[in-house]
Amino acid sequence: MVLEGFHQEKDVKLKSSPADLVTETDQNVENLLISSIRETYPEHRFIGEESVVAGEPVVLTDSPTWIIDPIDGTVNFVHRFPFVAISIAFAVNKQVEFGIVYSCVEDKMFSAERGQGAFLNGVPLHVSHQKDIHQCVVVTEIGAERDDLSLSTMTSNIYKLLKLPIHGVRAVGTAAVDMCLIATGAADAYYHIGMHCWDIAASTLIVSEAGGVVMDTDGSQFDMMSRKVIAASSADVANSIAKVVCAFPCRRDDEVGSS
Ligand code: LIP
Repeated sequence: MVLEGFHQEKDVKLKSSPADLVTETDQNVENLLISSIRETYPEHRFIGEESVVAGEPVVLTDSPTWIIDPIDGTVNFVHRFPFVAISIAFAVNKQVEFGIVYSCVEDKMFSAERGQGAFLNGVPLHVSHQKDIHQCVVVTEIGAERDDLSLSTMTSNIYKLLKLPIHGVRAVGTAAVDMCLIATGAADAYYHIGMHCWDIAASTLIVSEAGGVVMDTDGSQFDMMSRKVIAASSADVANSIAKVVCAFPCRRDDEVGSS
């Protein structure tokens, strides 16, 4: 369904900003996933990107909950930039137990189950274990924000990291695939302010199960609803990034009325 839509002309609508897009395919994929899962598990709860946009609250309880981004990288999808992913995480007692990120155009299935390791198309994944920030390629995103404070904070963060110096900065356009690249060792760290829980719920487990470190951008414990994350090859690299980057104000995903 995603690949069919990828190659077709699209009816694009705007959400929170001129760069925050949605298509019928996003909504159709989310509806298909939720209805299919609900047939087997009618008592389970769901947090889906487009359901939240339609007004459903973001409430993560101890109940079994599926956290779904039907198309992560919707701007890429609209432009046929070949990195779009379906991200599905399953949480119990507010802890992600397994997650998958399917990079559709690449046909890459990233997966992890708590305590069982992380895999790409069934092959085990390991982070780079790089500890020296100066030897790192760092992945981040310029998200949908277009206000001066967010943009100046994001560009200042990139400038400060490059001046450390580091080897480079990359952006793929989908938080889920960005983080899976850390799990593969192809990049050494990812940080982002402004993404949502559904973008990264699955990939945070994939990074952890590949031996990586996940924390808040201020160095504190990761909080899936905070919209701030660092995922890295090692604690040394994660802390080096936390010392440099600043966050801009973001309403939590679970803040009442945040959708
Ligand atoms: C996207 C994220 C990406 C970010 C975009 C957008 P979506 O998610 O994966 O990292 O830069 O602003 O939030 O909206 O395509 O599911």
